Amino acid sequence: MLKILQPGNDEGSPRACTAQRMRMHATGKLAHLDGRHPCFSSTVEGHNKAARLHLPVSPACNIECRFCRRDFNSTEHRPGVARQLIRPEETPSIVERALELCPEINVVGIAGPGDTLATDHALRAFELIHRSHPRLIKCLSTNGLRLEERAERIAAAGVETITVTVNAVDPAIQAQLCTGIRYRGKRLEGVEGAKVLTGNQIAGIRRAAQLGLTIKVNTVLTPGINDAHIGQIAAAVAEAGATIMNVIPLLPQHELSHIPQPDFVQLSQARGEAEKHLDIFTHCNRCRADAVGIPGKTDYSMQLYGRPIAEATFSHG
Ligand code: CLF
Ligand code: SF4
Repeated sequence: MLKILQPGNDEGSPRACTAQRMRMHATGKLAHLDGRHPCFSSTVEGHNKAARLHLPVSPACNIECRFCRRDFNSTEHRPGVARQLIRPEETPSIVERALELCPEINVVGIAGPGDTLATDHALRAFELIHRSHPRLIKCLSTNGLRLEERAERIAAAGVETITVTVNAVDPAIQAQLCTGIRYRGKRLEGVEGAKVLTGNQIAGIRRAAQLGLTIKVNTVLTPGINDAHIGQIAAAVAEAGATIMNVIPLLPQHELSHIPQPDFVQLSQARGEAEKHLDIFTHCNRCRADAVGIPGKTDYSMQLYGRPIAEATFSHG
């Protein structure tokens, strides 16, 4: 068992203590998940108890984030990376094996390596797991482009918690973070694509909230692009029905490799703006798409997925 502590994880730091104080106004909407879900617990203690299993089933994406670089390897610790893709049909037996390795697993999450709703692989996997392991919490992470149209099927598959990555609610800002989207058979670039994406994200959050799902919003804090926009994002997603927000510092790479990673002060200010509107989550571990264990504490992914890396035969979108 490998112990890991990653830079995105604030637990025990002054910044986490500040965040704990800031969460004094917690809405109580997360009480049913406290201690059961590492990313939806309103206390650091809850985060430290619950383990999650990520299933890397989603092969492709339908948008082009300028900071995204998906890859297959066993060394990098960041979203968008997995050792291999697995097929939805394999997932119930993988869940069984993961529970033998790590009985603390409460949550089965799908967070890539592509977008979970760009194909139906993630939903097929959740439908199978909901039948084989109904008591595990199912958690889906998406860019939100197709969330509204798929919300009913997501809820019917037993998904309880959703993360939507919303990096802007102003299309002019979103267009600086995302080159284009593919939607209903067309490629839409720049502000035209950003308008569809931002509109669909808010509509999807609203529909998922109406269906009783608990929603977290992840926002990649990108200095010079959306750092003065965090409060507006938080207000808009809270109004639509999101409960908690996770402001993540940019990992400078791909087309945004020239932008410096936000520092402590920038991150604290952004979280302070977000906290005016909804709860905040401060101990994100920026997990791989095949992470297994308690975030930042235990990692069983090599034991579970450590077989040779399959050749990638799909498009990265
Ligand atoms: Fe996984 Fe994400 Fe569900 Fe958590 S991770 S799909 S909500 S079970 Fe959590 Fe990891 Fe941060 Fe994601 S610490 S990267 S926020
Ligand atoms: Fe990458 Fe996710 Fe953006 Fe798709 S939505 S381009 S997988 S960061």
